[in-house]
Amino acid sequence: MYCNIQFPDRATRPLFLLISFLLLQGIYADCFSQVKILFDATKAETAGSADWVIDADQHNIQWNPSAIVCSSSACHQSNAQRIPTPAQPLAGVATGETYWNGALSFWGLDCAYKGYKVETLPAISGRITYGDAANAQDLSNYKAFIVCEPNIPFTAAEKTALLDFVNNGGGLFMVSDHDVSDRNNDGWDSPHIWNDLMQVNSTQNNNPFGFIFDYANVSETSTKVAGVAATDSIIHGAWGNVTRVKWSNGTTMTIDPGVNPYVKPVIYRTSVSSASGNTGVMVLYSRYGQGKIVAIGDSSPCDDGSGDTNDALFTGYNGDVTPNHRNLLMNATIWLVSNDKKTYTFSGNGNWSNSVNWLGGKVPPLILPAGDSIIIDPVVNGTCILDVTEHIAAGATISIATGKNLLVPGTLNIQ
Ligand SMILES: [Ca+2]
Ligand SMILES: [Ca+2]
Ligand SMILES: [Ca+2]
Ligand SMILES: [Ca+2]
Repeated sequence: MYCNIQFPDRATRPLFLLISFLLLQGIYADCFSQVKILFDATKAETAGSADWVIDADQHNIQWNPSAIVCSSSACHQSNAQRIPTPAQPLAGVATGETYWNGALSFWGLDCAYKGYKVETLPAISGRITYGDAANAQDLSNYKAFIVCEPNIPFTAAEKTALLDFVNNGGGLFMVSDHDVSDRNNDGWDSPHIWNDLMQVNSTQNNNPFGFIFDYANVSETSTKVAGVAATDSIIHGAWGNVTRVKWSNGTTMTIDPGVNPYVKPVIYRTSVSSASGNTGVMVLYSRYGQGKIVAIGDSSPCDDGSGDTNDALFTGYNGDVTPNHRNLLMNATIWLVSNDKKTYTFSGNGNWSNSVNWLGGKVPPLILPAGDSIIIDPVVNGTCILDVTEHIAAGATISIATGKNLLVPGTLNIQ
């Protein structure tokens, strides 16, 4: 369900519009939230012998180097549609992974089992945006964006969208492959594409996530799990423990905690005997702004072995070092979409946009993500003036303390 409050324009609304606590309470009682996860298919994830999609009903694409659809035999790559078919199973209902057709179907169906709604951003029509109301698949509609081995670089606008998405609370799953793995012959492979996102962007903030991918080609099984807490979300997460991974031509990462202290390696190469330090990282997670990042250096653990019959696929997801890869990817997905609940309290008097009016100077993001809450509690005889366009995502809440006032000259959207 989508709930949207649009207040009248200046000509027709009262000079002061006061919203009561009871009115807002009644609105969210009718809204519920479901975590939505978007799998990207716009960056040649099905080029060559890759089929990194959750479900494709058609196989009529050629990556040359961008996607074209044709009827000739040259166009045979998976063309994943937005909504997988047959209809997504209900939470807790297990199906065989061939219920959908794609080498990521196992991963997608495990997400469905958890109760997450999964969609694909289609190759031809999909657009990577953040805050674009004209795009039905704008990233603001999703809790996590999974990009498994991108083979086309992100445009400047797409980079800004991705960084804004994470900064505002989104979860980005970054899967890379080995150096020299350009599958659509545009001169770009996934480690270079990911580094281009992190090092050449509008924020002028090199390596905002605190790491870069190495240009390596690594095949090994490693048990070098970093020393982590017994409650670590990735190694000892909700789906099960992770004790090892197997890279089949993948790469590694180098971290820079001086740039981002949240970056946290959890699995290293076998050669890193201490399972610590800044180099030889195979799996890590990090935070940026209010959002989260997981990065792994190989796409093979994501491959469930079935999908496009033109491709040579392997059972990495649940066939190599079973059940570690499945546990790793699902633990990571669950962590990405889980809320670190944040509360923002308006405790001053005056404009919403003025940080001095917020407890601790923490102004809520313009799109309040699920799980977060805003409390409007101005000083006695004070007023909170909403002078911005604020979106309250599904699963987020806004409440007004008893007897206190929220003035809405701007726009308040509640989803
Ligand atoms: Ca393919
Ligand atoms: Ca299908
Ligand atoms: Ca490429
Ligand atoms: Ca499959």
